[in-house]
Formats: sequence, structure tokens, C-alpha cells
Amino acid sequence: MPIQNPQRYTVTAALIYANGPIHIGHLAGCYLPADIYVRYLRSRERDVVFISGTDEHGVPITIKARNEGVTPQEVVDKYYVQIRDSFRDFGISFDIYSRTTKPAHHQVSQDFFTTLYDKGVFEEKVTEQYYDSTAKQFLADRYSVGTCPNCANPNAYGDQCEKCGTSLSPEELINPHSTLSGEPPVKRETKNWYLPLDKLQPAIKGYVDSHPEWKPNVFGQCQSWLNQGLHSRAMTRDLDWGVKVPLADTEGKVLYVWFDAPIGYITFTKELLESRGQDWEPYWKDGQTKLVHFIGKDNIVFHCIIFPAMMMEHGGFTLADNVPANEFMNLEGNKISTSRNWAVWLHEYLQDFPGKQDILRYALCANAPETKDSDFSWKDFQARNNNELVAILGNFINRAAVLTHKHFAGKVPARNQLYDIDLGVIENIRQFPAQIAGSLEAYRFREALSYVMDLARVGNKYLADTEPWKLVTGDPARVQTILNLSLQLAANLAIVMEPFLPFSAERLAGMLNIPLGKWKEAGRIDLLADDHRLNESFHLFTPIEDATIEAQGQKLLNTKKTNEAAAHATNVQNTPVTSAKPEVTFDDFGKMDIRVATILAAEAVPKTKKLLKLTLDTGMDKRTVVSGIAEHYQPDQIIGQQVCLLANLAPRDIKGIISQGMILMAENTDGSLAFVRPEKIITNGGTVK
Ligand code: B3M
Ligand code: ZN
Repeated sequence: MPIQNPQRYTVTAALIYANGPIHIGHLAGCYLPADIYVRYLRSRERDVVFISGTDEHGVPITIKARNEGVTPQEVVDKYYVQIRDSFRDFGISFDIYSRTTKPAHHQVSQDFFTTLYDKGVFEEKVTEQYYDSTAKQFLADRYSVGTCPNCANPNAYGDQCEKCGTSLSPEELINPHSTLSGEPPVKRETKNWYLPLDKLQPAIKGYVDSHPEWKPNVFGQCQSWLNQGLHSRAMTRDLDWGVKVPLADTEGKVLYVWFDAPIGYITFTKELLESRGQDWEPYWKDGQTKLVHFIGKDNIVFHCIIFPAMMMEHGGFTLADNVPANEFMNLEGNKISTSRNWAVWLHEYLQDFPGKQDILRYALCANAPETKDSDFSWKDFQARNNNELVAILGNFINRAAVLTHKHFAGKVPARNQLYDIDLGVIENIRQFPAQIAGSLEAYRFREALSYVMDLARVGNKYLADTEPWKLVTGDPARVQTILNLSLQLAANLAIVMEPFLPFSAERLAGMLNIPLGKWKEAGRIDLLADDHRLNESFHLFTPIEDATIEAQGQKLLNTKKTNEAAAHATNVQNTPVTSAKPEVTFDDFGKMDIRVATILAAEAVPKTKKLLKLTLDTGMDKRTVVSGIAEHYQPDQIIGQQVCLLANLAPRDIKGIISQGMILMAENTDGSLAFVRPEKIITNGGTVK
């Protein structure tokens, strides 16, 4: 059961591999919901730390380094900065964004390992592991790929199938091959330390079973793995990049990246609280702490099964209260893919839409893949902005502010007599914050956001129903009441929209000339005092033009074309080479003396249809060649053109003319002919080889 009335919260967001920039899928799947949750908790003035950073170990990093021809350190240094800055630019408000390559983290993970080792938790096993004898390297994790034994995905990695989420060992792959050499691996003995998940299964099951409130996708996946039966899993690897195994005689061995990475949450909490001069332990070791891991669905097994097992065996740690993993977000109907550049990259979005982070935050949250995969489309993005942010939220606030400036010199008018319609609005202002909070506490962020918009709709409807602009001369007292309540509602909106739209909430508070309030103030209708002066009004949101959206569509279309061209090129290369003629050696080819020559003269050979008699300048001599091209070229068409000549063909007598060589022609499938000639002018006699 979830912890009731926690004293503090430790909220983590997945430590993404520092091997590439981040895109909307990352934001929608993990970081945005985490940020919304944490901003809400801060607004509730709860004690919360928000922890994240980059995962800088493991095979995904070394593979990237290898592909780019740089060191792993260079890869992580580059992407750490880029990723950190993208998150900062989108207002993802981590308390710390650190890195697993820091020495402090190596120390914490080694200590953790040593504790488990000393307690006798690990099974020490010498096993045969896949080895690439060409690359001279063990094929840990993603270094081997093959077919998933669970779902038949042909591109499953040696540690996990990304299609069905199952965690794997390389030897479980069907038809494995090395990603280094492409060869099938051989086996070689090596020693590693295993976490006996099979033996720990009852304890893990007890933990998972005690959380039936977890999201169905998370709870269901865990149960399915438990039903299949857990296997013991190596916690060390034969690799040279990572946290060194803290045991004697373990040169060339590091901790498994999924052993050290989640410990990063602990290291970074420690780093944060030590920098604040506070004790970190309560955030991980106190039963009154609510630990929540935000992740994408491919990380569920590690956060719900392996990491809890490590923590249980270590002892003294609080286990996660919830792991609200999202499903995946697609882009315009296709899976987001880094390698195919099928993504909206955060840094590119900001170049195209400077200062418009909140629109993306809004569109991603409104369409978040909370219960099933969802799809991001630019049309939807435009509609969310134009029909919701502009037409509902922005429009309401603008009307209330503009009318106040116009009729009351920008000062909040006092309320007068209240009617049923006003009381209805007051009741809505009172109730909505609790409703929004309820959804947020239950990790239903889409629903929470829709309630925020519903509150803005209440404001819009209030203005539409009461039409204060028509009452300015006839009933100014009534206009005062309507505008007062509308502005109070706007001030409430600033508070409840802040977790979702932090940039706009700040700007709205600025327009209202108030500090951004805390959640406990929401629900009240005295957030703005009578006569309080507003600042200049402006449009919080502006419409996005069709042309802007079309430009984004075009960008994706270009990506698609590039991918198709690349796929085509790959297919062509992969077509097996077939030949109508027997194989020749290079020496066979080398016997041909092919030269560039220029046609000096050409005439038809009498009494033939096909033959032309050509005089050629071969650079070595002037010679006659008879060629069967009369049906394709007129003599005067070809004089002066360069051709390629097989110059050492034995002379032949053709219709009484001695032909000294042969012109090279390419033949089309329809039988038409074309000269094979150098692409630039070449001196006559130049060789073709
Ligand atoms: N680095 C996987 C990923 O980037 C992994 C997450 C670690 S969380 C502790 O998707
Ligand atoms: Zn699979």
C-alpha cells in the first residue's frame, strides 16, 4: 500500500545515457511528469528533493564512442552538457543534475557492492561468456544482438529486448552475433558475480504484491516476469569502461551499468544534501520518506525488480513507493528513432520556437502516453495551442485584464452584490484546486491538466454569460463584481497551472502584479486586494500559423526522404551479386588495354545497315575501327567525341576492312546503346583501369 502522509519525498527521474541529445519522447515519457509532480509538491510546501543526472557507463556509451571515433569520456562530456542544458531550458527543475562518472559515485557504488559481497549475497560463477575473437573482447550487453526468445524481435540486445521489455542474458539470444565484427561469437570462460534473483523471488514478489495501486502497465509487467520466474543475473562485466569491481584480481572487470546507475540516485542525493549541509540519509532510509521513480517503460524491470532486490539485500533502504512509468510517444505515426533522426529534438525546437517551452510542455502533457502509447503530431500541437492555450486560457485572462485596464484604470475593482452565477464561479474556484491535486497525487497528469483548462473554461463562460462589456454604462457595479471575480480566478489559475506551464504562470503573476502563490492559497477569492494595480496586459499565448506547422512537416518529410534513400542504398548493397559470366581475376582484367580515344572521322560501311567505319586518334596512333552502331548514331553526330577503346583486341577483317580494336558501349535493356566515356576530357591514350 502507498505510504500515507509522508514526511518527505525523494523523486528521481531516469539517468539517461549520455550518448545523444534528448527529444520529445524523453520529455513526455519521464521528465515532464516528474517535473510537474515535483513542482506541485513544492507548491504544497512538502519536503522534496528532485534527483537526476546522466548515466555515463555501460555499452551504449562505448558503442557510441567507437562509432564516432572518440573516447567514451569525450562522448559523456559532450552529451552531459547538452542534455543538462536542454532540461534546464525546458524548466525541468531538478535539485541536482549530476553524473555517474564522478569519483564520489564510483565510491558509493563500490561500497554498495562490497556490502553485498561481504554479506555473501553474490554467487561467484565461472561461466562461458560470448567473446568476439576478431575484436578480442567479451560481448557484454549490447555488444551482442540476436532474436528475442520471448517475442522473436530479431534485434534484441544481449541485456534486454526493447520490444517486449524482457531482461535477457546474451546466451539467451537466438542466432547471436557480435555488433563489433558481425560474426557469431565464440565462448570463453570468465568469472562474474551474480545477484541470485531466483532465490530472492519471494521477497521481490512480496514487495510488488504490496503495491496493487501501481499503474496497470507497471504492475502487470512485473507480475508477468515474476510468473515466468526470475533468473540470477550478473552484476559485473568484462569491460574496460565503468566502475571498477572492488575486489582483488579483477582487472578488466567493471560493475554492470544497471548495478551502478540506480545507485546514482543515492549518490546524487548525498551530493545535493551535503552541499546544503544537510543529512541525506532520511531521504533514503526513513520509513516516512516517499520514494518515487519516474522512468520510461523500458526501464521497469530494473526499477521494480533488480534495484529493489539490491536494496533489500543491502538493508537499511526504503523501497520505491511508486514507479509511475509511462508508455512511449510516437511521432506522426512512427516510432521515435535517434538513429533514423525521427524525432523532435529539444534543442532544435527551441531554435524554431524560442521562448515557447510551455506550448510543448502543454501539448506533451495533454497527450502524454500515460496508459498507452500516444502520438505527437504538429497539427495536434498547433490545435492545442490555438484552440486551447490561446482560445481558452489566454483569451479569458486577456479579456479580464483588458477590461480592467479600460474601465478601471488597471485597478482591481471591489465586489458588490453576488448572484447565483457568481456563487457558482466562487464554488468552482474553491473546488478545482483539490480536484487537480487529487489527480496529481495519483500520477494522472493529463487529467490534472484538463481540470486546469476546465477552470479557465469556467472563467470564459462566466464572461460570455455575463457580458460585462455591455453593462459598463448601465450597471457599473455589476461590472466591478464580474471583473473582480474574473481576476481572482486568473490569480488562482496562475497557481494551479504553474506545475504544467511554469513560464506562463510566472508571466501571468507578473501581469497581475503578484508573487506566484503557493497551492494553499488556491481556492481563495481574496488573492487580489481591492484597488490592487495590475501591470500592462499582454497575450500570454499567440496563435501558430499554418506556415510554421508546414515547415515542421517539411522538415520531417526531408528526414523521411533521406531515410528512404539510405534504405534504398542499403538494399542495393545487400543485393547478392550475380553474374552471367564466370569469375575473372584481376590479372584477367589487367590483360585488357583500354584507352581513351577521339573519333576523327566516321562513315557508313557500304551495303551494311549496322556498321560505321571510324577513324580514331588513340594518342599512340590513328587507326580504323569498325563498330556496329550505325542504327544508333549518325556519322556527323559523333565526330569529335571521346570514347573508350579496347585497343589490344586482335585485328579482324569486317566486310573487307581491318578493324583494330573495339569501342566500349553500354546497352540498355531495350537494346539502345550509349558510349562509355570518361566523365571529363582525358588526353587521348589515357588508360581505363
Ligand atoms: N540509462 C537507460 C536509458 O537511458 C538507463 C536509465 C538508467 S536509470 C537509473 O534509457
Ligand atoms: Zn522481446
